[in-house]
Amino acid sequence: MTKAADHASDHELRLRTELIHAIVGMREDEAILLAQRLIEGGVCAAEILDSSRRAMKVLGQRFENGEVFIPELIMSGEIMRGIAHELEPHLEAATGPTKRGRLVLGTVAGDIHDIGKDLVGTMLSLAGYEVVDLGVDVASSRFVDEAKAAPTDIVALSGLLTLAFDAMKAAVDGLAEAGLRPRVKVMVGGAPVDALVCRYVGADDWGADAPAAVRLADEWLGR
Ligand code: B1M
Repeated sequence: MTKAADHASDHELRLRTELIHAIVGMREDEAILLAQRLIEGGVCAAEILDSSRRAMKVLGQRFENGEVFIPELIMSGEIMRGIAHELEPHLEAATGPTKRGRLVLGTVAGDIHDIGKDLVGTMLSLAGYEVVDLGVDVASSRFVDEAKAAPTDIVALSGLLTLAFDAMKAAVDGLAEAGLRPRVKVMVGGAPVDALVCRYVGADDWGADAPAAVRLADEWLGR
């Protein structure tokens, strides 16, 4: 069951706030338990994910301020992965076995952040797309090679670092040089990505979260 955030009960809001505190406080078991309780309470996976991302944002800001360090970021990544694992069975799956299109996905060169990328891949797979996940730190030429290897509808580029923007641009340019554009659509995403970044790298559009990536694919492929 899906509930709009503005109709959330006090109980749900309290649990979501506790979840944010548990992640920021690095209390893994408590965070997983809270995510489970929210799922059991009928809160939709996308909203639980949204609360978790807020917590990761707080940690990112603390990292910038020198209040937490790499080990904490690694730990928070593990917690986030644990929560994503709990949520996966509850993400909306498409009905029917038909593949709806082929997507090549990866985190661009120089960037190893993969938690968000993996969530995007999971949701696209659940929505019925064939997802070829190239992993992290993917050279632009690999996106091009994979898009050439079999008829590909979409190349999906993830990046969390500002230095990822140029790597995204290189991948889009590479696809154009290989004559694959505009037939192969390109979507970009990741915490720092917005409309401006999308325009800079030359992608067709960008997604703020995993459900947005699915919406874009559905729109482009007319589903
Ligand atoms: Co890093 N890191 N990190 N980090 N890290 C950030 C990104 C940072 C913003 C933190 C900060 O300083 N505020 C900062 C980047 C600053 C910048 O570039 N301007 C940063 C930095 C600096 C670094 C290092 C350079 C630190 C260092 O070594 N000194 C280093 C870089 C390594 C590298 O990549 N070369 C580094 C390393 C790491 C860890 C390995 C420790 C760990 C990653 C673990 C992993 O991924 N396996 C880590 C983490 C955990 C973070 C933060 C705290 C959290 C990222 C995360 O997992 N979020 C992050 C702070 C932040 O995000 N604000 C930070 C949760 C995830 C679910 O959200 O990834 O945004 P997100 O994905 C969302 C959407 O963005 C969207 O959907 C997802 C699901 O809803 N989305 C797409 C993602 N991809 C999409 C693609 C699409 C569409 C939507 O279409 C294709």
